[in-house]
Amino acid sequence: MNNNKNKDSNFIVKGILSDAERIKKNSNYLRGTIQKDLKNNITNGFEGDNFFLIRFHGMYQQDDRDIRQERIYQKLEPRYTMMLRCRIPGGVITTKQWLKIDKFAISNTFYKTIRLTNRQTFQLHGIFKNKLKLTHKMLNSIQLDSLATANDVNRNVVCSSNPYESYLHYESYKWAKKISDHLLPKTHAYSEIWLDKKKIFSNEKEPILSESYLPRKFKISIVIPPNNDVDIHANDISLITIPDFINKNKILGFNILIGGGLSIEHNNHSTWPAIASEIGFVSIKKILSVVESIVTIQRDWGDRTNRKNAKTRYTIKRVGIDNFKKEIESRSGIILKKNYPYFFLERGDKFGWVKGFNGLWYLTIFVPNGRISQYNHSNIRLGILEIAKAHTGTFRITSSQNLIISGISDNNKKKINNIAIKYNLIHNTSLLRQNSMACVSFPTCPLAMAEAERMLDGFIKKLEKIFLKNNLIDEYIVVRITGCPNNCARALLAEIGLIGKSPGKYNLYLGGNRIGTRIPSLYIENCNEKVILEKLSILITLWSIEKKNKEGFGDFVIRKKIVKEITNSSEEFWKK
Ligand code: SRM
Ligand code: SF4
Repeated sequence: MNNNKNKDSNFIVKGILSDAERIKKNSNYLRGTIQKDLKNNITNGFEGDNFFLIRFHGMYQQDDRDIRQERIYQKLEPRYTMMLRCRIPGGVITTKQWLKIDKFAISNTFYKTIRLTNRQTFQLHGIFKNKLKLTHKMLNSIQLDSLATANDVNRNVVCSSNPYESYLHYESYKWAKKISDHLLPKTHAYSEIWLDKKKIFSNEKEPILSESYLPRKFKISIVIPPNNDVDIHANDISLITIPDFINKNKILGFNILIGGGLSIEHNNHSTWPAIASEIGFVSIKKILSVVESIVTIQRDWGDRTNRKNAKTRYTIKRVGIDNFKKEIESRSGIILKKNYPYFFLERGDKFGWVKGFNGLWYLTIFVPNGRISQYNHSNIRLGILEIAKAHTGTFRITSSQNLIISGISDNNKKKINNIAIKYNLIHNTSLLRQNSMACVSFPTCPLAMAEAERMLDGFIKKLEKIFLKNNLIDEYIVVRITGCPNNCARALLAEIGLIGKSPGKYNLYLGGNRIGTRIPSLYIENCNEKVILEKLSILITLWSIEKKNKEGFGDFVIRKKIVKEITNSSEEFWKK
């Protein structure tokens, strides 16, 4: 493989590099002066470039926005704490690890929560600077870390958590781990700074990522059709698992899609969300080379002058998908074959008990907003804790912020079921709520423009009333609320998507489909919850009367031309 091909090609963006590029390049492989900063007790925050660099180590500096104004008024420093995001490719974690994380979250973090994310990992919010090393050492003691879960690297690799296809899941999950390991930064900075390991500078190199790392964040997913439970189109690379024709429990290879992504900026027409493009099939043995080539092309051709247009979808738009594909083949030395047919029937998690092909049992638990807290919904935390003590197997965090208790033997099923019933963990919510999602937003997210996680429950309750009125109790709509246009809750793949604009105000998008393969369109702009619910009530009533068979709400609003259908988002997304 030649990963340096075309380095001087016309496709490299020329111009003044963004400041982030200076920080990365001068960071001495992500060290910066973090170690020195850790000794500074005068502030609870990090200084200058370190604020940006700690993200490569999986942490974000935040302050509590609910009390920000009050602290300014009192002339106090904002109450800085860190959010830490762990790395768990495919979301699989042992119950032993869980018990340790729960204990740590309750005794050492300000908010006393574990937050399951929609990329199959967890975040701890509210870690004071002087507890950071303790946190990393705790993770290390249970073979976990937070390296490369943020910033300009490949993030946590997600993988279908679908328990039905137990053998295929195991195979796909193995590849999620392999890909994650292959693309990890090679710098020793993480272990030196956080684990007090000896300094090793000799021969330090980043052969895949380079000393300037990637131009922007990079995301990979592996999916097992027919359930698009990972939301493939939010990813720079998506791999569609194609089973072997003879032994259906083994993987033949993957169809490859590139250039998905959802973040936009309000009214900035140079940004747009994108459905990923299919570029071909590759057999399982060659997948690492192809993935590595895609990453290095994006490394070399991605726009390092403008972070708003730095992701793979913008590179593809600029150079053309055919040139991108040619370069993959040239760097990897592998000719991509024609895609194998596949289809999606559904998205999201299936709650309750199922038996896998491996004969073991799986219990999927609904966790509202993925938030496991000592305070709110504490029965969920206590229930999960008791299950973790009774079950020696694993948990799987899903891409919809839920939890699967996996691999339960016939003998242990009754015991786990009794605990789940005791804590009301089964059948505890409506289909509508199960298919809804919100991002974290206030109070911890510095980029939040409007409420999301704290708004979802009340909003769904009001929608449930509209559903009840229209006899739609067995129905659902994929509803997502995201606190700003960065789109962490993937609202731009929802049937109903709310995107925060300012406190209490949202843009309402309609017309994504249930399987997550269509971008919705703007329906109304800058409205409060009351107006949004009034509009939705009219449309939902219309849908209940006029929908054809099992027609989803998103398909209905497109068929009735209530919003336009988006087929080519880079051209059509902003058109009125
Ligand atoms: Fe996100 C930034 C939370 C999934 C697009 N995201 C953030 C930050 C770190 C805010 C910040 O930069 O300071 C948020 C932390 C809030 C907090 O207090 O915890 C945040 N993002 C999340 C999570 C926790 C949302 C959730 O409720 O689950 C998800 C963590 C995933 C993980 O474990 O890695 C999360 N973020 C996503 C997704 C969905 C996905 O990946 O499937 C997206 C859209 C898909 C995409 O990338 O196109 C997403 N987050 C962003 C962006 C926009 C990036 C861009 O392309 O422009 C930002 C802002 C940025 O990077 O500059 C962002
Ligand atoms: Fe924060 Fe915006 Fe992401 Fe929500 S969508 S977590 S508000 S960055």
